[in-house]
Amino acid sequence: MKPQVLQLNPILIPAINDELASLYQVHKFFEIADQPAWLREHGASISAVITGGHTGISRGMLEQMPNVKVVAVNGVGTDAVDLAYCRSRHLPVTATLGALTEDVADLAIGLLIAACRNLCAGDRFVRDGLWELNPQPSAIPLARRFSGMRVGIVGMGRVGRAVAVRAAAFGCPIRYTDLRAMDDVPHEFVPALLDLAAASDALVLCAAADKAEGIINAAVLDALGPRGFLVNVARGRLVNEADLTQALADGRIAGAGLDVFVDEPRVPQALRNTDRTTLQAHRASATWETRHAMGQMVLDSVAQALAGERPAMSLTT
Ligand code: 8YV
Repeated sequence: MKPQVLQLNPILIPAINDELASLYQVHKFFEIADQPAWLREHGASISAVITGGHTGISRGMLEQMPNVKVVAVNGVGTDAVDLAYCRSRHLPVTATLGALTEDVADLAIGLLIAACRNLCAGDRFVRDGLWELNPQPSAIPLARRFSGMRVGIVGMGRVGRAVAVRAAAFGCPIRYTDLRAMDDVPHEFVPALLDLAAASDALVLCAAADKAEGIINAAVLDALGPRGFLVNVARGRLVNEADLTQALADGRIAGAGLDVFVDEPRVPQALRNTDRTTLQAHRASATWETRHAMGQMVLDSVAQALAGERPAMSLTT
C-alpha cells in the first residue's frame, strides 16, 4: 500500500500533483467536509503532511498523527508550525529554502514601484475612460521617484538580500535591521527599527514573523513619515493593521504595497478603499517557475523522510 500523505493546500503545478499521486495516496484535506471527524478516523495512518507557509499545521492536528514522519512546508515561512513541539518529537519540518527568493524580491520591488508611481490608480484612470474625460495632465497628481529612494530592509535573510541587490541597481542607498548585524552584507546596519524608519523613504518587510508580531506600529509609521512607503511581502502580522490603516487615512505615510495581511483572505475595507495602497493576494511566490521548484523540493523532502533519511531541508532535525 502506498504511504498516506495529507495535503492541506492545493498545489497548482500538474506535474507535481501527478508525481505525488503516483507515489502516495494523497488526501486533500481542503476537500474534506468534516475535517475533525476525518482526522480522528485516519490521523494515525498519515505518514507525511504537505502544507503551505501561511497555513502551517496546528499542534492539535499533529497530535492526532502519531506516525507522521515529515511536515513539508510548501513555502519558506514556518511561523504557522509549532517548531519546538516538532523538535520534541524529532519530527522534520522542511521548507523550500531558496526556491522563492527571487520572485518574492521581484514582487517587493514591483509593489514599491507601483505604490510610489501610482501604477494601479493610473491603470484605473485609463481603463475607466477617465483620461478622455480629463485629458489635462493635472488630472493625475505627480508621483514619487523610486530610483535613489532610501530603502530600509526589515529582515536581511535571503529575500531581504535579494531586495537589496535589486534596489541597489536603482541607485537606492540601503540600510537594514535584523536581530544582529551581518558581516557579509555591505549595507549599514541600523539596530533600532524606529531609527531605520526615520532614515528611510521606503521600508520593505522581509522578516520572519515568528517573534515580530506588530513591529510596524504607529510610532514606526510616523518615523517613516508622510513621504514614506511601506512594502510587505513577508507576513501580515508584522504590521499593526489598524495603525497602518489610520496612518494611510491621515496621510501620515504616503502609501503601501501589500501582498500579505493579518487575516487572509479578509482585507480590511479601509485598505481596499484608498488609492494609497497597492494590493496583491499573497502572490509573491506564485509563478510557474517558482511553484514548480517548490513542489520539487516538497517531493524530495517527503521522499527523503519516508526513506528514513534526514530531509536536506529540515529545520528541526
Ligand atoms: C508560499 C509563503 O508560497 O513561503 C511562504 O512562507 O507564505 C508563501 O509565499 C505559500 O505558502 C504557498 O504555499
